[in-house]
Amino acid sequence: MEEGPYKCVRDGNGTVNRVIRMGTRKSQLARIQTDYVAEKLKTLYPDVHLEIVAMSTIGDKILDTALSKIGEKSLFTKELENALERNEVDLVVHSLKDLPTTLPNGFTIGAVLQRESPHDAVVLHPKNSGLTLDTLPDGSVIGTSSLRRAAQLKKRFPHLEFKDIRGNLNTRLKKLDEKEDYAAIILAAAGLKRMGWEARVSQVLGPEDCMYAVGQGALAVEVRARDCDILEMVSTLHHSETVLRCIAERAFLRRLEGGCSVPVAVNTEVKDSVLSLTGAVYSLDGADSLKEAMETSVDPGNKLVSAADIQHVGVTAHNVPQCAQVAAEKLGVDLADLLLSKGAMEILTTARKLNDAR
Ligand code: DPM
Repeated sequence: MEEGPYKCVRDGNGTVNRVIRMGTRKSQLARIQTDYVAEKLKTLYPDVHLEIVAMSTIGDKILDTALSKIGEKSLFTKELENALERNEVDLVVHSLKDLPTTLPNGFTIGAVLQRESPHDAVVLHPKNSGLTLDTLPDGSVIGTSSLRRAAQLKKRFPHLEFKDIRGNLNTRLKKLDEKEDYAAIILAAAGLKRMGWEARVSQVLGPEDCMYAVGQGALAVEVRARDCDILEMVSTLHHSETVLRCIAERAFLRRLEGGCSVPVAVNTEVKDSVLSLTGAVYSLDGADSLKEAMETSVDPGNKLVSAADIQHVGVTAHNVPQCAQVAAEKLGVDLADLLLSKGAMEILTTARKLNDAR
């Protein structure tokens, strides 16, 4: 076994056990997510020694500015990628929705784990217990700094007002409960569940109220693209259906040249080997929007020729049928092209300009 950049531990039986260093952000959610992946790896590879390395990122340090305004593309990922590049860690666990659709050269997503609920949820100020977005009084202030959530909800619930709220999940819950600034906040159901705060969810928003962000609810493991051993090891964590849905979603967002600073939302489903994707773009107030849906077969018998590139929007998944990945990626691109032909770029460009001017 080559020594490479790894620390190796001989166990006395002639086998070499690696120390795998897992990079994570320091927030409680990031730690929980990393521990979750560590548990899975431990079960699959009992001989592997796992070490967790926690770091702060730009997204963690700048707590007073809306994400969409910081203007740094890989807010939560850059420092972690630097550590991967310098061989200080061997893999990094992320929320897939925080990973750009184009990764820097040399990196790939080696695992996309089974998705939790991808939906957004309403968390009410305790004094509003029993109410819903519909029944909250006129002028109630809802905290979210997601342009995507605000755009959809402004249109759907015109009696509500929307204000930015930043900070990690703990900070946000505190800002909600201990002050009178917000009547409710909107957060991803998946994050709340992982934190053990399901009891605070008063309402889960279905696609008719608020479609979710690309990759929301799925965990991703980022690795060095050339690190075949680690790639092979983490690939056993892939969940095929989640991989295909997220490839379609990411291809859609990439084609629209969207990042975390544009109001783009999706909804996907796999049923009887058919992958369906609904995608939409919104103006900041939600008044202008374009929404379309398309589907494709992801049956492994499908004869679509595999592209030479084995990465699909950053994801490497040798154990998921290539033809299905190709079909999923094409679905995302085709749906984006359909929206672009109807004027999606104008809506997004205007939204971006207005947001920058805020
Ligand atoms: C991205 C957005 C947000 C996060 C934008 C969006 C929410 C920002 C905000 C790209 N990343 O969703 O439209 O509300 O101000 C984030 C969360 C999770 C991953 C928290 C959340 C947990 C859920 C998951 C922040 N990133 O969305 O409530 O793993 O998908």
